[in-house]
Amino acid sequence: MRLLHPFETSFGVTTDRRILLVKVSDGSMEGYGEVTAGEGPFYCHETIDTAWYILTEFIIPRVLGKEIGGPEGYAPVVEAIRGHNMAKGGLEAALWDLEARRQDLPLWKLLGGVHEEIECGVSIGIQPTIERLLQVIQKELNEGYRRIKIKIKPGWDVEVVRQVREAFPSVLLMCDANSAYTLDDIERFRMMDAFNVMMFEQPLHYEDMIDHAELQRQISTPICLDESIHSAEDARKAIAIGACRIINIKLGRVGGYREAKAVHNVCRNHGVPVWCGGMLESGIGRVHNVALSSLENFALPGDVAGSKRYWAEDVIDPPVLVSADGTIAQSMEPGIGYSVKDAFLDSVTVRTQVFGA
Ligand code: OSB
Ligand code: MG
Repeated sequence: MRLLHPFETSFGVTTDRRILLVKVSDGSMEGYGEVTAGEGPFYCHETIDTAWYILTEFIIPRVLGKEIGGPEGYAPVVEAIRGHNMAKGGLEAALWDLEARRQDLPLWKLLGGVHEEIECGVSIGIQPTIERLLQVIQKELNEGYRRIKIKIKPGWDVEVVRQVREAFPSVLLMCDANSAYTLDDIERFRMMDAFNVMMFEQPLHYEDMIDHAELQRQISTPICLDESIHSAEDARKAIAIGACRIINIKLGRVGGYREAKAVHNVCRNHGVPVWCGGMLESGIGRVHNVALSSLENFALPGDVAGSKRYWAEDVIDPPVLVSADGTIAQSMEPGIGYSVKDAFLDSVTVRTQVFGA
């Protein structure tokens, strides 16, 4: 599916999404999930093709025909497969949707969520000019979004943030570096400390915690970890050493809802707020993010935005809608609470594999 606007980060540009969806059936009802890996191994090592391989060769054969007693029983079955969290998380999400439909409950309620509406922010890619960035920010604020995240990289940082802050003195603003910096860049972060930024997201290496702790000691703006956190154990360690004061939770990156809830709980127990990240998902992954964001400690606006920011046509009906004041309402329907548009999905599907039918 072609994105309405190419999305540029410090690790590259995405124009077209190739998306891997997972559908499960119990013979009468269905559940849908999305593998949130990218097309190439640039955000993390996984891609949708490594996920296809791991799902078809290792995950599905282990799960098929096994009595797992509900979606909570899935993670232990695939635990022996190291890593590949996005591959694991795509199937787990589908199992949660199915389970919620079987119980005739909205997924967010089955998860124990409390937020009936969630606050939305937008993630704005690197733009050709600062002037263009300011225009895009104005447009998103007009749409009602409550928090602006801009992508930064060396050379597109201090001056950009300075001008954004000057143009929008009171907007909730944050910066995501996607691991583009090292401790040698500490001076840049000190300079950006002056601009009242909510957080710097993943400034340093995608596997690092130690240097983040050092950076956090030397700056006043909170650090938020994204790429470095794959589990509740990672979250516990990052918080223990002071590597961050906020954590971004992505269902795929941590391997699904079970681990996402565990990360959420560790953070809550330590007074660390979390928010829901995005991976340019189709409607299916997007509404899973909406459901996840219902949990209590999702205390900051996430990168969960309306379908029309991304797609001319989404795979779900209705599309994800954002209110004029920047919120998305939870669906009261069972499961993910949206219907999948089979004909449209067929028209954009290039490959399908069926197991166990
Ligand atoms: O780091 O949060 C990120 C998109 C792809 C990969 C990584 C990230 C992002 C985003 C976009 O920031 C969030 C979205 O709008 O889906
Ligand atoms: Mg990020």
